[in-house]
Amino acid sequence: MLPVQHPLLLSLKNHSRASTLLDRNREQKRIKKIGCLTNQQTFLQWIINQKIVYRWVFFMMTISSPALGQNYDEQRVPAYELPNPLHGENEKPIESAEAWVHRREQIIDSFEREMYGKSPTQKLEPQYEVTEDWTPALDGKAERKQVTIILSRQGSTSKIRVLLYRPIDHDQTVPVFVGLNFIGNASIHPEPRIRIHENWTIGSEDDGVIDHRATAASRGKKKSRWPLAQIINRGYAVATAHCGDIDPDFDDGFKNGIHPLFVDEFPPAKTSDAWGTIGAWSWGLSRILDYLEQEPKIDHTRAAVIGHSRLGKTALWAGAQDQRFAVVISNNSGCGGAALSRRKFGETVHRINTSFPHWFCANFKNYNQREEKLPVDQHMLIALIAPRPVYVASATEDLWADPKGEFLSLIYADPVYKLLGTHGLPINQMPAPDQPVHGTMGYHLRSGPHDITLYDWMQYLNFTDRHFNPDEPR
Ligand code: GTR
Repeated sequence: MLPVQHPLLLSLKNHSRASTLLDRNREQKRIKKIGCLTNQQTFLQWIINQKIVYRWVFFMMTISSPALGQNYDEQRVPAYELPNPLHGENEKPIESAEAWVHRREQIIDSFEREMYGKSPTQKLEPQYEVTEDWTPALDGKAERKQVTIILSRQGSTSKIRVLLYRPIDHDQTVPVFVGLNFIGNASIHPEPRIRIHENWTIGSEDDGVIDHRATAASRGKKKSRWPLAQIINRGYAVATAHCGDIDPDFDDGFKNGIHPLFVDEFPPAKTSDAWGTIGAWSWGLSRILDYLEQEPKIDHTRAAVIGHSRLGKTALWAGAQDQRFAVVISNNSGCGGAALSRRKFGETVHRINTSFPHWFCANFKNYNQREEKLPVDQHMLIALIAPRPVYVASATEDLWADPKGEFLSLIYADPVYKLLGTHGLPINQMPAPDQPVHGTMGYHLRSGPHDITLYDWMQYLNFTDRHFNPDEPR
């Protein structure tokens, strides 16, 4: 076990109250929007139409009620001991890069078996259907391409529709950010030629999503999360797809999305260590990278996998498994992502398995309120990415995601980064808000709520420049 360092780090305690109030204010706004009962409706119809049950469940999930057992108080974080990534049970300590290779496999096995579930071993022969070839976009500054990855097996077919942008004036291949989006490709920019998906999606009416289908009103609704102009201006491409193309984000016993293609390997509900939705999304990111390997205008050797929140958890697990991702970026990924589970701060294992029973494999539920029994913790997920550059970002008001627990994962993965000959993380204290720190590992704590913003992207661009273009003056 790894001795846990003592509270050396900046206390986030003072943010707790602010965040609680913020959650409550948001909830009040939501309640205002619910509207009034009309005479034509029965009370039951009204309840169903107004999605009161949904809103109430969401409210209960996110508020910081002590009755739900969510802790936002640093003083109430239990004492805990972390498993040591460099010392397996009953084994010799790992002291060389060669010995790490075996230990790394053990850690991957533990994450697969106990948490994210195993991904399929079968290789597919994808077909790539180009629905729009490189076309001038973004006022002539970029070119855009849309391609569908068609995957078939066992009589089932799944389609991952990838949207690509790259700078138009680059003769050479360019590095790329690869990440999934929440409600469809059309949401990342209002350009009218981006195809709207017809498949199931999360998202509210405010997002232009009606009955779980994205409508024309969804165009550009999430554009603040994808600052394409700035990314393109810095010489990078973007490749994105809707996470729901790979697996719709609801619990259906793993029957829809990509799952039917592998029903022989993972019969629904029979395998306690079969991939959950986060595992499926991560696998999908690797299929996008397969496509990029044969796309002549993109440099697949300089691919940074990125994701926000649940998709940040996904980016980390994809980057941990698939070493072709040269850089891995987690934005506000929290529980099941960068945050240490044993701290039980904000969202806990029990909470996440209850709210989202489909995200992880069935075995993960064995650790509800028993985090200390996990053979791994999230610092080991970060360690699996070593020696490749990894970036973790938190936000001051996002206590649900436990910023301190996210930072500590980097601290406790650092010995692996150092063993593998990198400089790891250049600090051992949590930096003040808006003071990014960039080494082989990067971290920042942005002021503000749970989100991915232009500020976050600017730090990621600086970080990837440092690793992808080390010779350029800065
Ligand atoms: C929350 C969930 C978090 C995070 C977030 C998101 O409801 O509790 O783990 O993933 O959703 O994806 O926005």
